[in-house]
Amino acid sequence: MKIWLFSTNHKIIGMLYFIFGMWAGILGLSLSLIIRLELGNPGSLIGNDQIYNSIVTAHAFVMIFFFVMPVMMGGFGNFLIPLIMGIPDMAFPRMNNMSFWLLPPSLMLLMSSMFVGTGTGTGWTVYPPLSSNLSHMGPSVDLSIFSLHIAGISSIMGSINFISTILNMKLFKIEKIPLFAWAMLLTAILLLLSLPVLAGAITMLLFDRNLNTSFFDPTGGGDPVLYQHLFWFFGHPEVYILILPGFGLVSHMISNESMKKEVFGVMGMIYAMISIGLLGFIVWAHHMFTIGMDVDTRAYFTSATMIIAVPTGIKIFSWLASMNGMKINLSVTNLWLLGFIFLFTLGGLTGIMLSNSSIDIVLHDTYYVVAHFHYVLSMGAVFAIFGSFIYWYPVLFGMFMNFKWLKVQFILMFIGVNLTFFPQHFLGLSGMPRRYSDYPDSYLCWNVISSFGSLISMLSTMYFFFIVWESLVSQRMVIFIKNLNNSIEWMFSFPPSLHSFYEVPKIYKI
Ligand code: HAS
Ligand code: CU
Repeated sequence: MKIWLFSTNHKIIGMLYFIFGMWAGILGLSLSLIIRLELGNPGSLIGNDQIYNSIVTAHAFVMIFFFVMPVMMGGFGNFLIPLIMGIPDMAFPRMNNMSFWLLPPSLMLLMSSMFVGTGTGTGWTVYPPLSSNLSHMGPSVDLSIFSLHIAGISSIMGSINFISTILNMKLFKIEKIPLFAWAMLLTAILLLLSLPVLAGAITMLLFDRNLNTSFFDPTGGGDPVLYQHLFWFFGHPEVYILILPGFGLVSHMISNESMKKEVFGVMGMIYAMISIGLLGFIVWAHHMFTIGMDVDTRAYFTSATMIIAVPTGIKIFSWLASMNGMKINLSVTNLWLLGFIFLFTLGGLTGIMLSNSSIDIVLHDTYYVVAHFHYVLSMGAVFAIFGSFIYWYPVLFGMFMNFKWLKVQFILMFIGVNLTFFPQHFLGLSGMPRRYSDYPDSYLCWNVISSFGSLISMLSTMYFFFIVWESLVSQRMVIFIKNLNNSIEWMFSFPPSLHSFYEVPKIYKI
């Protein structure tokens, strides 16, 4: 008991994050299935639009803050960064414990916001005036705000920890550390710079709601558009926070799966990630083209956003170049990698479409946007998570899963998510708005297909849990890895003991 509650060990804390993230993932999946059930037939199923919107909001929050971020940063980051970088532990192990243990109460607050009052039916953006006390009286929105505060504190402490660990404890010059460590470093910097802005915005909202300030209330001299600026100054970097660790994981897996020493163009990859991080801070208003911007501002935010296709393209083509010439073996990891590259690119291209302000005026708040971000998230971030979990499973647990079953599971998932989200492009293009629980009959067909797809994804996820369970009870221990891996996390016992290095190793030049 003590070892789990009070642990300061990066592997234990990483494992706690995995367990928490997995649980939250199931929660988020369940919420999404309620959404798809509601939209799978015309007319009303839940019978209450406020509840429907609260479910949509909770789905987004749970998936972003309690599934993708904890698993990527908390799980893979904690477990792998010290191992891969050859260091004993994180720089601040006790703060690491606190980062984790702030998450369960935060999730608890989010959940309670669904059960008291009317629920937070604002969407994850929590825009006023909808989120002000005129439209959302009662404690729900306040609880959601507190939840975000606490999750934010957890993430800020986590990012301080990663930045300190990577910068101060690295054994090599910064350009020689693994791409995965670079990805985590940049993600942590993005978090550290953007989260306080969100914290400020939601605190101002809290004051507007409870202490009679009027930051966002025009009747008191405030401006709701200010909230949108503050939110998206956090919100856009946040979407890169969700994908950058995935980029790092993918780079790492590709270099090994393609049997090469390193990814094609390592320096290019580093510069690409740095530029994505920097550019991520100066494009936020592409989420707000409909507020009534002047033409110059629109031109600026459109062009700045489009520039991001360049470094992202560099990453995509470098991954492809790394795979070029390899003997294509359709290992499970390779399937997830190829799936990731293909589907993330598709999602990126629809993002470029949306960055055109004139097109976005039409498509904003339609299902086209929903399709865009699920391609980069459900098939970008989540594919990276699935692929990595499977790839590093022997390191994490010292056992093997059934590869044949995993291939079937991949194919099911691939079909499921594409059936769910591809039709949403068509729905968006023909004008179906997001965040509504009902629609005209002309949208029925694609919605039914989309809901059917979500059932396949659910089956695939359940199958995955079965495969993990089967491997754990079967006790198929790893005794020998056939292809020699050139990354050091594979050079310990399986799983590695709690303390892999007792002190920072010294590097000798031969
Ligand atoms: Fe996005 C909305 C634009 C990447 C997530 N995005 C969202 C939302 C989320 C999200 C969650 O400009 C909804 C938020 C909400 O609740 O309202 N996004 C982009 C662009 C990129 C992009 C340009 N998004 C992401 C990633 C995410 C993510 C990564 C999370 C993981 N996104 C938008 C815009 C909106 C938006 C608008 C607002 C829409 C609205 O109205 O609300 C880029 O980073 C994507 C770059 C990647 C590629 C693919 C690889 C590049 C290659 C190079 C060649 C390509 C070229 C482009 C030269 C581009 C292969 C050619 C162009 C063609 C069309 C063929
Ligand atoms: Cu954005």
